[in-house]
Amino acid sequence: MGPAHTGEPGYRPYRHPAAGWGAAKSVTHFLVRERTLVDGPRAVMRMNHENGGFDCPGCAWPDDTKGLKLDICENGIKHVTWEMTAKRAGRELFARHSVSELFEWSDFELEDQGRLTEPMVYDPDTDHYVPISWHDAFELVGRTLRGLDHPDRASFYTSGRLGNEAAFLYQLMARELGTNNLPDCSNMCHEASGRALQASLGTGKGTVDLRDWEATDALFILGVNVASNAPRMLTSLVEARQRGARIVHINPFVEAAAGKAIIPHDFKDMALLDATRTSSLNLQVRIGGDMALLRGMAKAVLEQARTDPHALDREFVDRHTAAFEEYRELCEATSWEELERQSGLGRADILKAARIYTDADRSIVTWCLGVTQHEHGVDTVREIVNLLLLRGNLGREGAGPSPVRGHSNVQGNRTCGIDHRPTAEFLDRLAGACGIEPPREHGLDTVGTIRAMHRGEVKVFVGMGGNFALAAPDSAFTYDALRNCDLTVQVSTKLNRSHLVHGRQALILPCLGRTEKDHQRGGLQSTSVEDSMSMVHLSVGMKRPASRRLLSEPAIVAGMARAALPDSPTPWEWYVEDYDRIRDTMSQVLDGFEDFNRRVRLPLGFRIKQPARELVFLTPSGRAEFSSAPLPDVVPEPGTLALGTMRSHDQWNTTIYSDNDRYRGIKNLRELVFMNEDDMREREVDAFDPVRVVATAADGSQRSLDGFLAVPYEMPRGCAAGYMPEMNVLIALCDHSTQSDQPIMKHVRVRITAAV
Ligand SMILES: Nc1nc2c(c(=O)[nH]1)N[C@H]1C(S)=C(S)[C@@H](COP(=O)(O)OP(=O)(O)OC[C@H]3O[C@@H](n4cnc5c(=O)[nH]c(N)nc54)[C@H](O)[C@@H]3O)O[C@H]1N2
Ligand SMILES: Nc1nc2c(c(=O)[nH]1)N[C@H]1C(S)=C(S)[C@@H](COP(=O)(O)OP(=O)(O)OC[C@H]3O[C@@H](n4cnc5c(=O)[nH]c(N)nc54)[C@H](O)[C@@H]3O)O[C@H]1N2
Ligand SMILES: [Mo]
Repeated sequence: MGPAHTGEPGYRPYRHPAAGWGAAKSVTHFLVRERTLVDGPRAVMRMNHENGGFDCPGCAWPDDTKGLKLDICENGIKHVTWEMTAKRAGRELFARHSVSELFEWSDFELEDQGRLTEPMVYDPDTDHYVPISWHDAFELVGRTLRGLDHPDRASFYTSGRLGNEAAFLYQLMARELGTNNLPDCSNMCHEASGRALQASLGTGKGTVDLRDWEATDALFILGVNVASNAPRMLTSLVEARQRGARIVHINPFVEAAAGKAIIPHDFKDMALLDATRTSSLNLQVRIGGDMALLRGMAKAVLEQARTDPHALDREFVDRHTAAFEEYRELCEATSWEELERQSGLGRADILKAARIYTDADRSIVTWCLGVTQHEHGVDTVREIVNLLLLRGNLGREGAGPSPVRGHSNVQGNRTCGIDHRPTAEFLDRLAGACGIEPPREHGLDTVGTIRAMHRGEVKVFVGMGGNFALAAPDSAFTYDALRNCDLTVQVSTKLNRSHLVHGRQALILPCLGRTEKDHQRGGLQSTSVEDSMSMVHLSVGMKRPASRRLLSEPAIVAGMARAALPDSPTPWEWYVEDYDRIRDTMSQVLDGFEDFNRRVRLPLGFRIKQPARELVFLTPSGRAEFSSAPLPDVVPEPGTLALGTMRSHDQWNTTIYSDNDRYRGIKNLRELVFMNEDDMREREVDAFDPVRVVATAADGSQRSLDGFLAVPYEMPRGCAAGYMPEMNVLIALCDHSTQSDQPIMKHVRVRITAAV
């Protein structure tokens, strides 16, 4: 899926600090390739400013609280330049190449054509995309939606790039049409975190912000590749260590951030090669072993509490929590032997982590996909909360749960109503403020939508950003599902696989990117976004749009909505003239958005109030709830391995920048499987030998990949790993968590053998 390369695949361990010169070099290379050497650096200087700049579309890590003027990182810069590229994918490209031809191109080549410039419609007679006017494109969408026998025959996907205002309009359109079919990338990402935190604390988000990160004594980092996927967190890690805080990395891999790092934008430290050690302890859990480790830590806390009254915060537990006794008994009843077996760690190591935890006054636990994309993701996140509750690590400075969200506005999308399981309260307020009668039954999520398209029950698919065909599991099945639609509509900035795996009719609707100026009748518009820590602030583009024929995402939603709902009472056109008007309506519907237009213009925006942070728990008991879930068996059966799919350093989800993975020492190779050396030896596989990977799904069906190269890597036995989206073909649609409905992307049951 990556670019064609000429070099030999290679592996050389990376021994330098994360960020620093390697990052600087990679950025320069990238600016040259995208022909943005002048514009790129100018844009970067305007990114993540406390006032007036645009929000980095790279990740959801919050901006520096001190209003720092250069809170940037290598991957953020790459991501912005990728959007600002001087290349264009105009009508000539589509005239020259049929869809079948384009389908043969690599995913890198597709996106490398540059920015899309005008709406295109699929012409089945010639198998080409041809230009269409915006008016006719909207009419096609409207006509098709109006022709459905039930609104649930359509499904409206969102990727987490969408700004809050567009997200609000988008869900309003879906619900006014009469469906809650609002799948989103969260369904593959942090759904488990939302559900777990909701159940434990009565709020589906983390409770800490960056100030807490600056005050904490101990950080526990589970299942996130910080240096690649949330690089600006490196700043917090370096500062925490310099302050004397302890940092524990829990990951089957020892990722780059678990070694040394340089603050991504600290040019002085870069010049002096002054790196800070960013780890106190690395625990290489087995894949899926986090829950056992967390429970082991809790067991150790309880054991210590027998002689040390400070180990357990009994007062907090008594005042604020429910079901503690049951949890205590469960911890006591679970043997160390079982905890060691399931976590893949020795008791001594678990005790070390527990000691760091009990020595710290204030602890933060942070996590990402290594925790969520599992069958028992919800239980594991709840176990994180259990552990925090034991020592009252909640509702006070420097302490609490802190999920690292993925897409830059994925959390904001959920806040603004992109949710296939909306609460009755939200729907009531939406009905009241917008004068519509929203449907009450829950809608379809990502997996549900794929199934329904496959069965022919969903006939219209609208993708608001993203690359659904490639991001979703079970590629072959998902392709068939999309091809079974009457109409697929993709709102995008660049050409991608989802345009080529399309329904009988298909539209590509090109939109403005976040870096670009959005002029409407009411003047230059801004959109708001919410970061991982519930901070909402404005983002204003600064660049001339890539083409005069692009529309903003709110305008595209409004265009589709008006065409589908000609008599709609919603003032779609009026909203788009001035986004303040959308925000005024949002302030009536969304909790915590009172006085939205004023507060979002404050220098750092505002923080959505978080009841759990104030020790107000909107749970059935009115308290924080301990959970007592049984420990799952995650040890692979003999002969099988647990395979995790993940990102390389040089990719953004389905966007692949290069075939290198610098911090893991990989060059010119994506079709690989990382394996433990002993597991390789057992299979008579040598380094860089081609292998066959066969996955067995819960329903017994098998999927396979051939010719991927085995790379020996320091990781626990029984574990294997490779890159998404190449490995999505291995993940059966039926292998989704019963707790979160998330596809199980981090624990695929595989057999690996030497290729014959
Ligand atoms: N540059 C860049 N930034 C990004 C993205 C990108 O693609 N590129 N994607 C964005 C998105 S949408 C998201 S959701 C985030 C994703 O951020 P990450 O969660 O870092 O994403 P992955 O690459 O899937 O890496 C998963 C990490 O979990 C570890 N892991 C795997 N299995 C387990 C396990 O069972 N237990 C534990 N403890 N660890 C495990 C892997 O070794 C790896 O370090 O990043 C966001 N930011
Ligand atoms: N096996 C496996 N699969 C996974 C994962 C995994 O860890 N393993 N991770 C999952 C996760 S966490 C996620 S979030 C999903 C990601 O799934 P998606 O969000 O669907 O995919 P992306 O690759 O982020 O989408 C890239 C496309 O978005 C479009 N785009 C970029 N910027 C904009 C914009 O400003 N507006 C609009 N409208 N479009 C834009 C471009 O056309 C680009 O091609 O993948 C999931 N899939
Ligand atoms: Mo994500």
